[in-house]
Amino acid sequence: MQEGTNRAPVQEEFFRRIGEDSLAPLWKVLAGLVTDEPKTTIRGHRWTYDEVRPYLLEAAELVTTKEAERRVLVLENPNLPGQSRITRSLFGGLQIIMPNEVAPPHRHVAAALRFVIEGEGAYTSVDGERAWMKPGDFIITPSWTWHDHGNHGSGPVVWLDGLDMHMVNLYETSFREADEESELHEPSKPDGDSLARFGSNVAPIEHGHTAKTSPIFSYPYDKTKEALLKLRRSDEPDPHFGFKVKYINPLDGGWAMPTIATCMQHLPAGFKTERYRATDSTVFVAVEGKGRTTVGDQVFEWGPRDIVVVPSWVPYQIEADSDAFIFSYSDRAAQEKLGFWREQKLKPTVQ
Ligand code: 1HN
Repeated sequence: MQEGTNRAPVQEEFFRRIGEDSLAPLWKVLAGLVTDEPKTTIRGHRWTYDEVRPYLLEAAELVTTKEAERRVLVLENPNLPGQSRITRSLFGGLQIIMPNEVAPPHRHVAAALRFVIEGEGAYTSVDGERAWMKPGDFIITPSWTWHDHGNHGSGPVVWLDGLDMHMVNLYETSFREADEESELHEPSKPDGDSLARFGSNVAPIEHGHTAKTSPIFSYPYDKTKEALLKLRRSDEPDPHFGFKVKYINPLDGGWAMPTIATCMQHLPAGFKTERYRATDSTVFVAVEGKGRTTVGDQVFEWGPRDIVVVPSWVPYQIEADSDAFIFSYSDRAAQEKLGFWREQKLKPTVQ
């Protein structure tokens, strides 16, 4: 057909006709399908622990762990309400368990991380081994492992749950199983078993661990913090990261989880990172210290236990007013495996 003639009515009629046969013109949607650079659908956001904690305690009054299965308040990205996403690909939520409560055993293909926010005396059990939780600990529930939680302490215990079920669901590969028989699984291994076997730069010669997730499922905060403070003693801080370590699988040196990347970083008081962006939308949790994170044109002040989410490819900077320790998680581990991940270390802006 000739350009310049009014083809619109004929085209519309064509689209309608082929639509009835489950066909569509690519040229109408191509620009949105393959963008020149990442166009994030999420928004940078901060949740202060002070605003969330009263709701968690209220939830503990309103619903039992038996009714809820897991008493979690979902951290919903404000651009994606109702979708249980903190980023496009990841779940984030805060789980509270009160003294003497248990959360019953189940397993699923989706993997979870726990980052302990408040309280002591609770455990999470992973395939028969209990990890006792302390604030700042990073704990993994690998894909398809049985897990339950309990609180033997005297106060509430709260942790951040990070899960990859949106990746699992993208591929439509979700399975789940609950143990209807028992309220909890008795431990079948001694406390500290996985750390003893794999956490000292040694591994049993025939360990038989073939899973894609680290065989260490609890990374205690005191060890991670000690490593960062040792780095600080002998190294200059990296301009874009300060002092930053990744949690690794000791068997292959890769990320501790196959889908979710986890890191801890230390920014000394007064340090401000240079502008940086990467394709992995990232969730940050302050453990200690106070400061602010600039995300594009948003500025989020944060203190201990506050959570900030930074979207894909939006430049950000983190500034610490006092010595800060910041945990983070993202889908970088999956993106790297697929060859998607990119970063850009931006030059300082001229004042
Ligand atoms: C889950 O199984 C846990 O086991 C926590 O503690 C949060 C969020 C969505 C789906 C399953 C848990 C979850 C979850």
